[in-house]
Amino acid sequence: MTAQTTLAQYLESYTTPQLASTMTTLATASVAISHLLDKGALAGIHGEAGGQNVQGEAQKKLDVISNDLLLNALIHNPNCAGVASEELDEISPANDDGTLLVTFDPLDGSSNIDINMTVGTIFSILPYHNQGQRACESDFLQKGENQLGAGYFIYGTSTMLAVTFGDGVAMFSFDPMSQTYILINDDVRISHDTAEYAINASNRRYWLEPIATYIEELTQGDTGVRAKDYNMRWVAAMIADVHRILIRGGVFMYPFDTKIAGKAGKLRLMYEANPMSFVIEQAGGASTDGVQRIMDITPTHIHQRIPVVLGAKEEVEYVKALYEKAGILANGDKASE
Ligand code: FDP
Repeated sequence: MTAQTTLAQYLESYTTPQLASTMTTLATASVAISHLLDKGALAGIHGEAGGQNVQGEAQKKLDVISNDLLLNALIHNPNCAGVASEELDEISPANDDGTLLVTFDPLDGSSNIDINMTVGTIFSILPYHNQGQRACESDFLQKGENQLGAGYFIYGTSTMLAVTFGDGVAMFSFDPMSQTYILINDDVRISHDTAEYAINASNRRYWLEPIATYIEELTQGDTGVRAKDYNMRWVAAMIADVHRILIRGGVFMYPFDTKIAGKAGKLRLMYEANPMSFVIEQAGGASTDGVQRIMDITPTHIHQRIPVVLGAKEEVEYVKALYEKAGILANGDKASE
């Protein structure tokens, strides 16, 4: 592929017509979202929308608009049998003869909108096996391993797309002149040489011992067991932190913590953890809940939350070894012998 390969050309060469069509629908919606973000306060999109999403979080106006844009576009795509959004309690059945299901987080990092910082759209595409029947929630409860495609559109200083169809990760940059996504890297690889980590350190007192130990070791830098100085970055939008890791290496963590009793983690398995895990693994990295590979976990609910440790393989494995040494699972339960 040359430097001027468009998304349409890439999709034609590397995916099925069904996946290509679904990706094109997602990309078209992303351009509309990107234009709205460009207008910012002038488009009247800042501030709260007034409602709450199913997770009990305040919905921003642009969360709602982005959700509607993506949902309306996808349910009119004949390949799409059903859609699940982080913002909606229920799944939306679409076309009974479709072969694909799509899940999305329409605007990840939405608390960043009002401060003019990076946000993005994360998506995952799963197979649909019950053609001729109306899609229901149980159709979506598939392991991340089953994903046919996943990725994200990031609305930062420029708009970009990172996507995988299970054969590496391709990255595109949106060209405002031609209004198309142009391929900039057809084989994104995560650097093994990590010197950066991302975690919300204000949760320190709620962490389990393995994470507290790991971060303590990293902050000791070249005076500690890691014998190297580390840098910390936290954009507070998973999409931006994961994008940085794809570009220049590192590890991202939103581990289990004891801050809110009964909360299994902060991030959502089907809208954030699975698609990002697919991208990270396809770029040569690893992704676990601290111990278990995320894409091996069968979801029990479309809005299930999960702890996440992802990025450079060596670091993710190092964290896993700390859990194993402590004899606990990612949620603090005792590991069975
Ligand atoms: P947000 O609530 O703004 O949508 O999806 C959850 C998420 O962002 C992640 O994107 C981000 O990594 C995390 O929450 C930020 O959490 P903190 O508020 O703990 O920093």
